[in-house]
Amino acid sequence: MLNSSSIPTSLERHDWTTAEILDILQQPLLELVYRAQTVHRHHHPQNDIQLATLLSVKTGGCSENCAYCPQSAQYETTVEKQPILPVPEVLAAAQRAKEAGSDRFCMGWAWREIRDGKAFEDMLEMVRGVRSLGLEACVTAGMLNDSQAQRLAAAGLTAYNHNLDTSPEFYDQIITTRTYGDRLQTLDCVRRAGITVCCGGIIGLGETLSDRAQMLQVLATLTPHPESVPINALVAVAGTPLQEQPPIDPLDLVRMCAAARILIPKARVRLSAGRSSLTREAQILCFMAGANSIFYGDKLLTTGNPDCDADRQLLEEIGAIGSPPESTCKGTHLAP
Ligand code: SAM
Ligand code: DTB
Ligand code: SF4
Repeated sequence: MLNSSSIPTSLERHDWTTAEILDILQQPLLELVYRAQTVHRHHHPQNDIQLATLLSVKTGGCSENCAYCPQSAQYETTVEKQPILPVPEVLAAAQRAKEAGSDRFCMGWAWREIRDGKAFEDMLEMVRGVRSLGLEACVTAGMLNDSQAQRLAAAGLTAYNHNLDTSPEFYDQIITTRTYGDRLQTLDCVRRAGITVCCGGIIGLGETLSDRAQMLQVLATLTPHPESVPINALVAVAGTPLQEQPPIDPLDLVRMCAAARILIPKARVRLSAGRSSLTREAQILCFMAGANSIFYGDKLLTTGNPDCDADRQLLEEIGAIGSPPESTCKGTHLAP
C-alpha cells in the first residue's frame, strides 16, 4: 500500500498503471483525501472553485444509444426533441450566467457528431459571443473532425468536452453506436487544434472498481493531460436502460475526485452530474479531495442541479472565492 508521506506532490506522470490506480482508489479514505489535498494545494490556489453554467442548445432526438442518456431518441423518456436554440437566446443565457457569477459557459448539442452547415455556423457565432462576454466557452457536441476543431479554435473556443464515460472494457455495455477509438480520435482533433480538452466520465453505470481505474488510467496517460476532468455520478433517468441503477455511495465520488486530482494534478476536476443527490458534507469532502469546479444553475442539460441559492450558501460556508453577490443570483433561471 502506498504511503502518502513518501509521495512527491509535484509529480506529473503519464505512465500510470491500472494496478497503481486501483491501489489509490482503495487507500484508506482519510489517507487518500489527505494525499489528494496535498497534491491539490501544490498546484492550485486555495478556496478556488470555478463556477460553470451549462445550457442545452440542442435537446433530445439524438441518434446514439448511450444507456445513461435521456436525450437518446432510442429511449422513451420525458425529454422531447426541441428545436435548436437561436444565437441571441443562447447569448442572453450566457449573459445571465455571467451576472450570476459563472466564469465558464458550457453549451451542449445532443448530436452524434458535428456536421458542417447552418447549425455549425451558429455554434461558431455562439462561441464568439460567449468569449466576447469575457467568459470561457466550452462546447460538447459529439464527434468532430480536424477542420471543425480548427474553426472552433479560431472562434475562440476555450474547451471541448468529450467524455470517455467508462473503461474501454465496459464501454460496449453502455454505447454501441460509436467506439472508444472514435472518442480518442475526437480528443486528438481537439488537442491538435489547440483547444483545451475537457474529458472525464461517469460512475454508477454498473461498472466495477477496476473499470473506474482503467478509465482513469486512459485519462492519466493522455499526453498532455486533459485540462479539465468532469466526474459525473449517474443521474438515473426513467425510460433509459439504466433507470434502475442503484445510487452510488457518495464516498466513491470522493475517491474518484481524489484519484483524478492525484493522477492529473493540474486539471480542473469538475464535480459534475449527480450533485443534487449529495449532501453538503459529501460535496465538501469532494472539494477536500481536489474537486475545484461545479456546474452552477438550476439545470444541467436536461436534469436538475442544486439551485443557485443553495450553491451560493455552500460556497460562502466553505470560504470559496467566486461566490457571487446575492442580488445577481436571485431569479437566475438559466434555462430558456
Ligand atoms: N452528445 C454529446 C456527447 O455525447 O458527447 C454531448 C452531450 S452528452 C449529454 C455529454 C456527457 O454528459 C456524456 O458524455 C456523459 O458523460 C454525460 N451524461 C449524459 N447523461 C448523463 C446522466 N444521465 N448522468 C450522468 N452523466 C450524464
Ligand atoms: C459532463 O461531463 N457533464 C455535463 C457536461 N459534461 C456536458 C453533462 C451532464 C448531463 C447530465 C444529464 C442531463 O442533465 O441531461
Ligand atoms: Fe446523444 Fe450525447 Fe446523449 Fe449519447 S450522451 S445519446 S451522444 S446526447
